[in-house]
Amino acid sequence: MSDNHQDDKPTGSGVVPVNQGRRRFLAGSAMVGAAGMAGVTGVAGVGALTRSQPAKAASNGNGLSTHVAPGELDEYYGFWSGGHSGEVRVYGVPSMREIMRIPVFNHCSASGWGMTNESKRIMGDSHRFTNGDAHHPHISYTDGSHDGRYLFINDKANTRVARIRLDVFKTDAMVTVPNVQAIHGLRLQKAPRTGYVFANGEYMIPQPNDGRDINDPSKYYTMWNAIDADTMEVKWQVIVDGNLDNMDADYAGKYCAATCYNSEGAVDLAGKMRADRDWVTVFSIERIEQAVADGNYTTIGDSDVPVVDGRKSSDLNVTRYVPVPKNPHGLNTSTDGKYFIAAGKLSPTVTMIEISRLDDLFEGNLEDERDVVAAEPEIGLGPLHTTFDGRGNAYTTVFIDSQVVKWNMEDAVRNYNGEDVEYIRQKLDVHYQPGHNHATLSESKDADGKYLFSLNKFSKDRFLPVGPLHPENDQMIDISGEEMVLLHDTPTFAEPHDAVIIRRDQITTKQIWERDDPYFADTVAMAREDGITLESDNEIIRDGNKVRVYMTSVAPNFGITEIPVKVGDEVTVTITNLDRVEDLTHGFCVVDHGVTMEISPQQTASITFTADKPGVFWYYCNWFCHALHMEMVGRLLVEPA
Ligand code: RUQ
Ligand code: CUA
Ligand code: CA
Repeated sequence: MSDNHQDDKPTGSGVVPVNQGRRRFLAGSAMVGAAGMAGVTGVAGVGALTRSQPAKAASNGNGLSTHVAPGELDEYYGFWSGGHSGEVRVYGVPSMREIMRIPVFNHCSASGWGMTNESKRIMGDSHRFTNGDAHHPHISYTDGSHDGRYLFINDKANTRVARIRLDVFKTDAMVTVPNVQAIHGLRLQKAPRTGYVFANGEYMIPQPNDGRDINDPSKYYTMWNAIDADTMEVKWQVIVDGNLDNMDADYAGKYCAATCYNSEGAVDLAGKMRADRDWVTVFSIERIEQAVADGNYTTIGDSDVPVVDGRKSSDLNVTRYVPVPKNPHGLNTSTDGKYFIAAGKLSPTVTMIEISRLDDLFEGNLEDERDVVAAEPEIGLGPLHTTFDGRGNAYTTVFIDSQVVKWNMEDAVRNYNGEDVEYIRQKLDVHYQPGHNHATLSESKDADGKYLFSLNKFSKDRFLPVGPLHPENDQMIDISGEEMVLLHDTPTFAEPHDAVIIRRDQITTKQIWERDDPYFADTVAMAREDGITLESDNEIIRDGNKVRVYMTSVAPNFGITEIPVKVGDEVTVTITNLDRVEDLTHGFCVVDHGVTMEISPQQTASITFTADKPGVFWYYCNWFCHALHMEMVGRLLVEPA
């Protein structure tokens, strides 16, 4: 037991002492309520305004280090959501060298994501949006272990879910979920394999949302959604009472649980805090599947997705609502598969729901929904998210206290059952205001308890100043020993919400594209209709005012260096990079046209634009590929009409 960090905490910092009694708990609740109010009305909470204690020096630590020598490879891949930047960022862990950015919901000036025909096909209609808000990245599973095939991520801004292929690190599928607004919590089925992607629609809206009931919030509702991970089609939706914030799935493929902070169904801030308790909504996947199979569903508007009624008033028995202290936020499944852990946010507690009691809950064998609660330990002010070390300890971020709190799960249960045992192991200051945290492999049964990241919302004074907008600060902590030790500060741009970290051997990547890759198969098929063999032909086909240009590229040459067109022509340029050399990517950029794309070795990429002004427009390769890269150019010759 080492809670030395909290002993030297300055007084008046709002810290609730460890192992407080019942009375202190109630006082703490009131305080958190007040601090929570302050937080949402513009003050960042006490911790942001006073400098925390300096972290313990890394040299006193457990021996882990961020140092990865030049030329050496990192031990883990870390995938960071890019928040409202809309992308995913890939880091090597522990060096925190940024290795790659994967455009997902954003548009990318380098790769042409959002501009190329291949990316537009994947994005569908939603490619007209240039923004996204990516919060929760999760990697596919087989039997509770990451299988490294796919990463899935939500878009809160435009209600989408995307899939990234981890053999090429490219987004390969995207779906807009119908009849809900703002996909927030997102998790994957963990066993026997990731067949479903589960997604929370956060905001309650009229159904269908076609202008009816705008002024009658009592008619609004939202839904919990299941997407087929293989086809990326929405399989079914479940109507719930209240809203849906974060969620997680169990390790058996049977249950999921989601936090609801707006059981009140309010549309104003005060209303959302009115009830003393909100709830965790528990979903029975089997029972939902059965309801769909039995035809016990409706549809909404012109969507044909089965909609199952999971409200309290429904007799379908597909959901349960477990009351928890007001306005909960994070929901994390412990890696031993035993507990759903809901973080209290406006309560200093987290609620441990014992998954093995859920069968009884659904079968009606329990007197009260609260009978599934195994413990409700007091953690600190503003608990938001929890992660795990695989050794029985949980680590919860507390936003208002600006700390990561290490606590022991079984000791918390014993304490709840009346035994006089301490469950808090350590409180470590972080800088500042943590949201999510994530430890290596901590959302799989292989959690290895080595590195933990605290994804802090405020960096304040930790980096060189850059004006009013600050970066976030993702702090790396060594959790391999008894004590947590702060190792590294990583500035990140707006705004990672969550991360997932897996061993490097769990991912197998391709070095160059294969010619029959489905990523550009549609483009290959369209070329074939024009009688084109992409691997050899350099040809321009005119079809009315549509001009299709097919060319190859071999460093430092484009297969075609003059493209004659007329003003108003719609031009499609399809390029196949014949280079087979690893790392030899070409680009295609038409000056003054907003046209750009990446063509990696053996890839085919295409882009369509209108030649809307007469003149000579050079196009060039914008990926440095050869000593004569500057000379790798051609001319678009646009004749006046
Ligand atoms: S949420 S800071 Cu979008 Cu995961 Cu909790
Ligand atoms: Cu091809 Cu630069
Ligand atoms: Ca509430």
